[in-house]
Amino acid sequence: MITLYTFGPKFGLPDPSPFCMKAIVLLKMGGLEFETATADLRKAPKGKAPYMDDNGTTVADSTFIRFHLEKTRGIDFDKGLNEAERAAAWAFEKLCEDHLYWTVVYERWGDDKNFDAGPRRFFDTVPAPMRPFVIFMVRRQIRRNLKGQGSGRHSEAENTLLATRAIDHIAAFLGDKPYLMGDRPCGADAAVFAMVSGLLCEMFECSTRDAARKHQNLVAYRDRLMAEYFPG
Ligand SMILES: N[C@@H](CCC(=O)N[C@@H](CS)C(=O)NCC(=O)O)C(=O)O
Repeated sequence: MITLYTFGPKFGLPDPSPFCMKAIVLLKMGGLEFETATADLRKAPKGKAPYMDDNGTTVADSTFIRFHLEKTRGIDFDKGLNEAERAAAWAFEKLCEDHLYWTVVYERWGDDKNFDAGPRRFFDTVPAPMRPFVIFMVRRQIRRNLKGQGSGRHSEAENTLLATRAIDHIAAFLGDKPYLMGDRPCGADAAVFAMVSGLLCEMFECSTRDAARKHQNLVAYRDRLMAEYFPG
């Protein structure tokens, strides 16, 4: 039995984490049976979600979950793509995960209004007397992470500029294709769809949402894949 540890549906999304959503979509793309359970980050092998238990084997990180499924189930998520297409798909996936993701973190955890609308809810289960302290510590750590990654050193306008360029390029590359690489979904669709869904989340007022909304094809892509992988 496969158990995938995630955060669970929040903010009108199947999961607030694009990495958890990606892992869910990969399992569904692979036609695999699985259950989800709430992640306990203190027990997570890398201190992050998602992580997965596959009949006693623990795998942490959405990309290593993909590799594990490919290896153990003989799945090729990029079946039908040539080497250059596989490279392009990989580059778009990592553009979302290692670049765009950080602007989303910057906008949602840094901006007080967005923080109150969303991430603050993650702490609702922390006992009330400790909650402000825990929130202060976690937000401070996230600001440090953003500094270390680099986005935290840019102004808001600079981050918006970078993120908008990434979003415009994803939209241009997608064009009027149903999936990122053509008529069939590939591995990168799990990550790009998860990121685009997060960007378009209505709860947050931010530049990345505005940039994504301008592209009708991204909205249609989100709607199409949402209906396919999360019907109802
Ligand atoms: N590279 C990891 C990234 C996972 C990740 O960053 N997860 C975030 C949620 S979006 C997390 O668990 N953060 C908790 C923390 O850093 O304390 C993957 O692909 O799974």
